[in-house]
Amino acid sequence: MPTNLPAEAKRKWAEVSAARNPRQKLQLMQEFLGLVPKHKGTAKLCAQVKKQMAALRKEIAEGKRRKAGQSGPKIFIEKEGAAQIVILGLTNVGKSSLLAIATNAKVEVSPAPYTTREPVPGMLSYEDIQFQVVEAPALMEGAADGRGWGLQTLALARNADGLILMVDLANNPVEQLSLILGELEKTRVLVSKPKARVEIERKFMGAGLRIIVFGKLLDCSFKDLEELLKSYRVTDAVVKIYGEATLDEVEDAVFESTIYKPTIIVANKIDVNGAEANLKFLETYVGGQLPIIAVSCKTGKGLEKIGENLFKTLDLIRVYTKEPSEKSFSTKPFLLKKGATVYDLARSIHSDFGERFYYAKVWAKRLVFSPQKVGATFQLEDGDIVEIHTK
Ligand SMILES: Nc1nc2c(ncn2[C@@H]2O[C@H](COP(=O)(O)OP(=O)(O)OP(=O)(O)O)[C@@H](O)[C@H]2O)c(=O)[nH]1
Ligand SMILES: [Mg+2]
Repeated sequence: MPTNLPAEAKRKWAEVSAARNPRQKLQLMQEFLGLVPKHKGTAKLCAQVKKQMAALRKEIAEGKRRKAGQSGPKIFIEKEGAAQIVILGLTNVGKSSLLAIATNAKVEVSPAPYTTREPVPGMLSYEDIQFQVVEAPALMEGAADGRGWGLQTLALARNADGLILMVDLANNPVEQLSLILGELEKTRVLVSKPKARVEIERKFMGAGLRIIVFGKLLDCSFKDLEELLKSYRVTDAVVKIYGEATLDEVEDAVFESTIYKPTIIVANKIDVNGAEANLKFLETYVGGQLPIIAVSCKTGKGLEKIGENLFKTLDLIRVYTKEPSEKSFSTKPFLLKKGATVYDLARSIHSDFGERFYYAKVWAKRLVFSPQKVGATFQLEDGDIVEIHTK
């Protein structure tokens, strides 16, 4: 449904995007809402902006508390390790139990509902890397409308690199899952890869607008797209469009509203009576759209599969580097996204390595001659060993 915003509202949103101070941003968002005509096409947008405003109010309140030396509940957890994964689930599904058994975290496990009231992090090992898993306070119906700790929990999820949706096989897992998915949808977090992805990288003033379409525009021309972006004052940016995108989806990206999070489902308490039947029911419902890992935090069954599934879903690869002067390679891998090139690796080692890059040597089983001398565009895979030579 198109929003058809008036020009002044679009201009106001440009001011919102540019604002860095939370108070000022909040004020501008309020003004923006005043300029948006209320109809069906704008309902979702208004709800989304209101949610962003609620999160900003919390941020401001937290900042005040910190300044006053008072400690309140933490909202965000500083990221550590290969990726930050937030566990979402209803109360008593075993979120704390998972942290207790699979990570180093000290948590309280209890049959009493709503035991965990603020996010708790722990590190989960997978081969030679570690994921930070964060237990979020339990979700309940209406979380996205502010019930319970809903807004904090969903804000944590939005900020994460990936999600674990945890359900309890002692109860109806389909009901639990649809509740979680419903709350996520209301806050416009997607758990399946969207057909299209729009990235807007804002640049300094005067840089100009560059649009790169890797896929296809479905319902508009290049010119329509350019006009839409300009009407939102997106004039200095690199806009990349992957997959098949509609004009609505590009507009969504301007509001940074819809985002995709790599997600797995962990179905806990496989040890209880009736769990197998519930698991089948869940598998039929999900229909292969998301990986489901059946576990028991009581017996430890299935837990070893979590790390591997996270790694796969996050589309990560590990690359090991080697100094030209040394015989052995680093045991600590660089983590890159699948599809990354030698150039991406060089850039992630050092910001000026990209420019100074000369050539690289790659050791890999898939190569006929290993090591092989390669250029900057060589695509890396999990487990590759790379020696970079600079000019
Ligand atoms: N049978 C069985 N019980 C489990 C399992 N995992 C957790 N439990 C029990 O389920 C109850 C709730 O566990 P918690 O880990 O505290 O659940 P939570 O999701 O963290 O709950 P809140 O923080 O209160 O929302 C406890 O009594 C656990 O002992 C399991 O795999 N099997
Ligand atoms: Mg808990």
